[in-house]
Amino acid sequence: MSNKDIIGIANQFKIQESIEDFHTITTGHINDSYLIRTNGDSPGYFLQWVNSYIFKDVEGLMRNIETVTRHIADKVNNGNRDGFRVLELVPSLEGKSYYKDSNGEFWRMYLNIPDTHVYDIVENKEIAFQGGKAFGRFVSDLADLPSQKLTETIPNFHNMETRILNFLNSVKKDPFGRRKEVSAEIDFVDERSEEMLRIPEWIKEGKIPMRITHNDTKFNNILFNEENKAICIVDLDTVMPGSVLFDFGDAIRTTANTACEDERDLSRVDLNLPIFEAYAKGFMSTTHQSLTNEEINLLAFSARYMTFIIGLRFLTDYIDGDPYFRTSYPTHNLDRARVQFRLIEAMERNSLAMEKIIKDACLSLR
Ligand code: GN1
Ligand code: MG
Repeated sequence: MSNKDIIGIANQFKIQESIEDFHTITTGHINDSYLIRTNGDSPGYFLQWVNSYIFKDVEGLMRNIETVTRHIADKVNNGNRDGFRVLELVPSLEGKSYYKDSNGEFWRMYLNIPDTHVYDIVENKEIAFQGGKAFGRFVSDLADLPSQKLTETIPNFHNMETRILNFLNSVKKDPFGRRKEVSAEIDFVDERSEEMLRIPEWIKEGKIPMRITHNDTKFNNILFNEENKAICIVDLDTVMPGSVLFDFGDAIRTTANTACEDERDLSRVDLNLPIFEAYAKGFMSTTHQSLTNEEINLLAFSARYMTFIIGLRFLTDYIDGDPYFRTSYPTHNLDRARVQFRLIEAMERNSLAMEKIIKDACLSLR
């Protein structure tokens, strides 16, 4: 896309000011994002190309986002939420929540939320607590929204059964001849697959309730303001029916890892237990009233579950020749998978301590 094209697309949305320039945001692995700057003192706009290779029903996805942001906005505006914000869509010139260009590609725009920052690595317990509280409140705010109102933007997104089947299929096909490089990782998956199937089994049997969850709770999907308060949850593409275990587990995968998701020096990857504790306390402070005993009992394990499922997805994508996650170099997905697996080993070593932290946090709240 040329610069002129991006500005042309941004002009398909109802913005008051004239556009000065834009810059590309490089963090996500799926969509393309641009910060659009305008003249005057407007905070600017956040323009995104939505990846319709991955999101097959972008119109349904955008309806979800409209429903969810409206629902949370009502609560934020009616309550005293000191500074908490919800993403605000900017309508297209046609009054839709997205713009479809002449190539059939989908675009959307949000108001930019200025003077905020995110954390890729979390070293401060207060920040972790704040983040846990914010993601917990997100689930609580959506608890009274009937889940039939949302479509599943990616079916079976966190279903381990399906992910394992896809993985085995890729290993069998081995379309890029990469299997021989990943035999240690294949063994790693094999040794743990069975225990990982407990969560999907319990979901199937109705022992774990479906709620509306975020489903992509990387810690850097929380915006912090200048006083380091968590003020907004972003990246709403996968908000759909799911388990609270998905949201808790995926957040721990990123919050309590001492290294980045794609760290190449595996000796830097470890579980930061005090950060795990702080996040868990924050998350439980805003969710404990609605959590069932089965959910609480599986919270600590959910961190392993989600780290495993995402590691498995990175590994599968590597074997398949990287069609899904954006990569910056040839073994990027393999490195990401290895980080996840190293983190799982650290979680396994700490599993009793993690269980105890959840139990104690629960006792202190009830
Ligand atoms: C993707 O949108 P982004 O890049 O934050 C992915 C998540 C993974 C994550 C790993 C729709 O998220 O499930 O956990 O990468 N999103 C989708 O970093 O597949
Ligand atoms: Mg995402």
